[in-house]
Amino acid sequence: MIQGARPYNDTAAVMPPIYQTTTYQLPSPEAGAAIAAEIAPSQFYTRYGSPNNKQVEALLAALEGSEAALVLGSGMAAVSTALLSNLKAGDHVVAQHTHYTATMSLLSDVLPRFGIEVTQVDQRDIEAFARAMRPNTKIVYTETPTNPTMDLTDLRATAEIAHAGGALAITDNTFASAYNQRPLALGYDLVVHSATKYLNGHSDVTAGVICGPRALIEKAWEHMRINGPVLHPFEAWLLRRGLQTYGLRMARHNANALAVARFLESHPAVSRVYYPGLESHPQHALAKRQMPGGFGGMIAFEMKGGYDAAYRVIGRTKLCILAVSLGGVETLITHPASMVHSQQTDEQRAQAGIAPGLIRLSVGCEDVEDIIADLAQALA
Ligand code: LCS
Repeated sequence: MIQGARPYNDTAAVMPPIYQTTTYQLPSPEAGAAIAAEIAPSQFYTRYGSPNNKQVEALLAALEGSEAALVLGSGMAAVSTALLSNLKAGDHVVAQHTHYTATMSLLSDVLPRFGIEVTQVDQRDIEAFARAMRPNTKIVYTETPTNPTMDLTDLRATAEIAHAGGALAITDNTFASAYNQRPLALGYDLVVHSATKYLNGHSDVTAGVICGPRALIEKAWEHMRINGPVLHPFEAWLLRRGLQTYGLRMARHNANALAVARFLESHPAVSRVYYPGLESHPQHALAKRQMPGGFGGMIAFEMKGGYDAAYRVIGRTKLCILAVSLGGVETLITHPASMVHSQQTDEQRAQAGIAPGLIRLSVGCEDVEDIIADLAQALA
């Protein structure tokens, strides 16, 4: 993903300047009025857009193979904007049992307060998606692999179910990332990402993106203009810089994670490893079909000793940093039940398959021998 800096950069600078401004001098009263009426103007007012945002949107659209893209101030801004810009009171959404924790809260607490019903189904069960469809279903919303249990949702099949019912198919592609999985090519209408993760890749930017056809991106933009979850120019600039090494990083994440997953699977203290690239993953065949680029950098594993054993391991690693989030060049280790998914009830966690002894790894780009050595000493 290394491309020239020319779009929306009319300076000679190879690295585009940062447009650290909230507003732009208008060329004339008439031209100003015309710009004010545009959708997503690049030089009018920074909540409406900026050259830095346009630069990175062009790259992200190319990456997902979409006509257009919109960057926003966080992954959750992307998730909520993609959903809310296509819903109204009385509509129905079909989603999964397992989603990122804040998405779970949006689906189970926020949408129902605005008169939108949500049915959550087992993401591994295609028939369950089909059964949940109603005449007023407007969106089928998926996330694959799931955070943190690494279940897969069949993207082609769920897109077909959505379209047969006249609904939009929207997916969160954060975990697999565009390098590995291209949902639009499998029939999806919109793809969202937490660009905080692999797209930026350096754990120093909070950002989100929605990719899809221009008409839907314009609707999302209008929602963003009103609700205001804007990505600031410096963050957009950093995200663009992070993307320049995207392909290099993703190839390394994929290779490192597969090696770490194989190591964990062979370790006597580990009862189960959840990684779609392992032959032992129950949906490995689907993973090979819909993740042609690789299986990503995320692994979950369960300790034979349950919660206590998991807590000992996460307290002992040195190279693997105890932290939430994922997708950066450094390896992060976390305990989903008490950290990322602490907002859910015990029942919701059980339904999502988040066991007390489950550990999640975001495998980074370090030398893989160093990651494995660190895990080996922590597991010993
Ligand atoms: N979607 C997925 C799949 C995520 O994992 C996250 C954040 C988001 C959306 C939200 O993105 P944000 O607004 O934070 O940019 N996931 C996190 C996690 O697993 N640990 O900390 C954050």
